[in-house]
Amino acid sequence: MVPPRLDLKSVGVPTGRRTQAQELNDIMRQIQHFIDGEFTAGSTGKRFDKRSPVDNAVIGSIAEGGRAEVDAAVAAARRALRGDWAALSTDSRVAMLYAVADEITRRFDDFVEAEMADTGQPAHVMEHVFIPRGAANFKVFADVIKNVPTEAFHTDTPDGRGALNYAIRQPKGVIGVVSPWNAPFLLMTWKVGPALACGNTVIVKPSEETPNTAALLGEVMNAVGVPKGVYNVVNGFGPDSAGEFLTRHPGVDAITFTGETRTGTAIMKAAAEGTRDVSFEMGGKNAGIVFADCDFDAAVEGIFRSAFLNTGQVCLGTERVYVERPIFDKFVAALKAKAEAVRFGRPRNTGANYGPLISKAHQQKVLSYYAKAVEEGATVVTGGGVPEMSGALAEGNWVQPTIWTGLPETAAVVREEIFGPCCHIRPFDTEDEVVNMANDTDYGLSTTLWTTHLARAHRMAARIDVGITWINSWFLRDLRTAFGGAKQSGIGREGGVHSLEFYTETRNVCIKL
Ligand code: NAD
Ligand code: 6OD
Repeated sequence: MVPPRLDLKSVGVPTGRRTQAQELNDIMRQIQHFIDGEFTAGSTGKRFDKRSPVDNAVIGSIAEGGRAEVDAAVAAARRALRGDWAALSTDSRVAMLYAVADEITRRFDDFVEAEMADTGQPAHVMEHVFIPRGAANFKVFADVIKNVPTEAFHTDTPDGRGALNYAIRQPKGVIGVVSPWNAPFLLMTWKVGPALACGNTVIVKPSEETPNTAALLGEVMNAVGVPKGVYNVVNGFGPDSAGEFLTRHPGVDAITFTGETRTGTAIMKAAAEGTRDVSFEMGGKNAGIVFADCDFDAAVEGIFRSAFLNTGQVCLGTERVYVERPIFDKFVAALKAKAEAVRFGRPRNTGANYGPLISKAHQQKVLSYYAKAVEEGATVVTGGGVPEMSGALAEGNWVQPTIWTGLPETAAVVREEIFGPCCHIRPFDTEDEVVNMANDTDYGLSTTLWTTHLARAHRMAARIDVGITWINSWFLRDLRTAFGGAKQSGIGREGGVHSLEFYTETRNVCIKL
C-alpha cells in the first residue's frame, strides 16, 4: 500500500521530473536517517526491508545506521545543545514546541497514513488515539516547563543576615530515545516532547519495524525552524546496531527507553558505562479485576478494549482477567461475543475494525503461546488460531482474539507477557484472593478495576503493586500525572513535573545575604 499525501520533500529523495506516484513510491521505499537537519542514507550502505503487517508486501527500505551515523548524530546534538538551541529563551522554545504540535496537526493525515502503513492498525485508532497524543506530547510539556516553579528557601545564618537558596533547572544534555513499535508516534513523542521542552537535544532510535513517523517528524522540525541537530533520528536494530551504539555512546548523557524488560536490562548495562541516567517503561502482565457489583456492560467493554485494542499490543493491556464468581459465566460469554464480532481487514477498509500483529516473527510468538495454552490444558473459549483471510491478506500477520479459562496461575500464558490479543479469565471469591493473584507477578505496570463500591475501589488501588490503577476505565490519560511501572515494568516516572526530574539537572544556588 502506498500512503497518499506524504510530503515529497520527505526523506531527501530527489524529486526531479518523476510522477507523483513514483515519488510517493520512492518515499515509501527510502526511509533515511535524520541527522543535523538533513535526511541522509548514511555511510554503511546497508538497508533493510519494511514489510506491511497486513500482507507482508515490502513497502519500504530503511537505511541501517552504524557507528558513523550515531557519531554524526551525537556530534550534531552536542553542537545544538550548546549552540542554537541553548541560545533560545524558554518562551521561544515553548513557542517552537507549540509550532511543532500545530504542524503535526496540520499534517495529521500524513501521520495517520504513515503510522497505518507501519503498524497496519485501523485508521480510527490512529485518528482518535495515537496521532493526537503525539501533538499533545509537545504542548503539555511546553506548558509544564513554562509554569512549574523551582524551589526557594530563606535560610537562617548565625549572623542573622540569612541566605537565599534557590534552584535552577538545566537540561541534562543529549538524550538517547529508544522506542518500540506498538504505538510508535505516541511513545516516541512522549519522550521527545519533554526532552526538548527542558532544553535537551535528542537522538531517536525508532523501532526497526516502525520508522515512518520519526522520519516525518524530522520534516516537521525543519518546517517550523527547530535548529539543526536538536532532533535526530538514526534507524537500525538493537544489538550490534544503532540501538546498542547509541546507548553505549559516551556523548549520550541519559537514555529513555520503552520496550521489553530484557532489552531494558541490556540498555541498563550499557548505561552503567559512564553512570548515565535511565528512564525505562517496560513490559507488563496486567490484571483486569471485575467485581460482581460493576456496571456490567461498561466492564465488558472496558476489558474488551484493554485486552484487544491494537491487537493486544499495548503494554498497559490486560492478559489476566479475574471476575467475581457470581458473574463469571455471564462475563465470559459477553466477552466472547465481542471478541468474535471483530472484523479483520486493511486499515482503511471501512468494513473492518481489526488489524494484524506487527510482524511474522511476532505472529509466530503469539501463536506459540496459543499452542502452549492448549498443551497446558486451557479451555479455549474463543479464537486460538489465525482467521481465514483471502487474497494478499492471507500473507498478513493475523491472529484471532483469544480467550482462555481453566488454567492454573502457574501456566506460562498466565505468567509471561505475550503482547497479543488474548487473555485468561479466572473466577475469584474474595478481595484478598484477587489481590494476591494480581500481585503475583514480576511486572507492575497497570490494573483496570471494575466496581461501583467506592471504598473497595480505593482499598484495592492501594494494595495492587502497579504504577497506575484505572477504576472503571482503562488507558484514560492525563499527561500531568506520574506514569511508569513498578517492579520489572519500569524505572522512574514521567509525566508532568515528574518528567522534569529525568530531563533536567536541578542545581542549587546559595546566596549569603
Ligand atoms: P524491544 O525491547 O524489542 O525493542 C524496543 C527498542 O529497543 C527497539 O527500537 C529496538 O531496536 C531497541 N533495542 C533492542 N535491543 C536493544 C539493545 N540491546 N540496545 C539498544 N536498543 C535495543 O520492544 P518491542 O518489541 O519494540 O516492544 C514491545 C515491548 O515494549 C513489550 O514488552 C511492551 O510491554 C513494551 N512496552 C512498554 C511500554 C510501557 O509504557 N511500559 C510501552 C510500550 C511497549
Ligand atoms: O500513555 C502513555 O504515556 C504511554 N506511555 C502509554 C504506553 C502504551 C503502551 O503500549
